[in-house]
Amino acid sequence: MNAPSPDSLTSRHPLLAPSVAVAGALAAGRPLVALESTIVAHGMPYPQNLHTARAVEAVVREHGAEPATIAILDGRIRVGLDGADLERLARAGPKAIKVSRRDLPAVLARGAGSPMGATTVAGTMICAALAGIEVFVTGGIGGVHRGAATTFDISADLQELARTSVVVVCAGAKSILDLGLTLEYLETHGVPVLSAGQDDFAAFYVRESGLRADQRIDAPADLARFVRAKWDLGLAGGVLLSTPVPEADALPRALVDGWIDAALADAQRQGISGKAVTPFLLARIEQLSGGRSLAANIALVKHNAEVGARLAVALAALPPGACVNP
Ligand code: PSU
Ligand code: MN
Repeated sequence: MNAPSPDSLTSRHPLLAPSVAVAGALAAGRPLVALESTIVAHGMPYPQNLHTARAVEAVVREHGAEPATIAILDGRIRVGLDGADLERLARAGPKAIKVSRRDLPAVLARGAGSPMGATTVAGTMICAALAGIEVFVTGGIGGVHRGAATTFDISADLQELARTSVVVVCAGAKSILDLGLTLEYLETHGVPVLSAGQDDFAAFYVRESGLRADQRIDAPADLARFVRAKWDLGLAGGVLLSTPVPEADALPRALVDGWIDAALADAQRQGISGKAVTPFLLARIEQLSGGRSLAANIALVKHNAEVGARLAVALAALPPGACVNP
């Protein structure tokens, strides 16, 4: 690649700091896939988090798109991390601030003296949209927690899906959440929930949730048309695309339910609340499963990366306006 030309991107927003590769892909209209960093810092232990982050980037490249891992380093929104940045983030682990919408100012306000930030689904969607990236791949989204009627614990990821125009590719959500209420919330807020590869919304380690997505659409070109039609209609906001964990890596439902029930009981006993809930549950499930959950987690993120990259390629071939100006 030629000399760095991040000008077009920094002129989008002065706090955006794209890598050379990302700036080049954006300038050329090549497909990009955003990747989050909370999954690296708070979702998996070191060094598996680092290996997984690199492997997921490689899958995106193999399928024809440019990966753009997003994190907040030295008070800038970094879009596309080099090996050293990724290593810094992976080693920081839970010391990095978990950054959702409300936390962005805290990791940007003090410029280079700001603390390191790992962006959640909500945080990454905001940064991806600022950079002009339409597709974002993660493992699982946050949602309505079980018992939300009394705790009010509803992830800010859902509000972000309602307002920010990015496609989020995931393997559904873990049943640490109330998946039925999560889908109700998304329906209320007009967020399309699509599924590729099966009719059901996926349940992370387990393929089927027993709950149907709004639409099953398998082919990347058809998915791209759906997304473009939404945005060409002026309907701002995200699209949630779920795709199940590969069959060979799926875990038995009864086993997963056991870990989740035990993790939820531990969280309650220890009085865990607020933004600590999800990372606590993820780490506890990982311990209780003796590493089996981590293996499935890694496999499903890589699969999501393939689905997301194919969609990004299809969207790049169907520019804005394609659906209103056939
Ligand atoms: N669920 C997972 N793995 C994750 C997360 C959720 O199975 O890594 C992370 C994502 O970054 C997600 C965030 O956006 O947790 C949601 O946190 P909360 O529930 O506090 O909104
Ligand atoms: Mn919460």
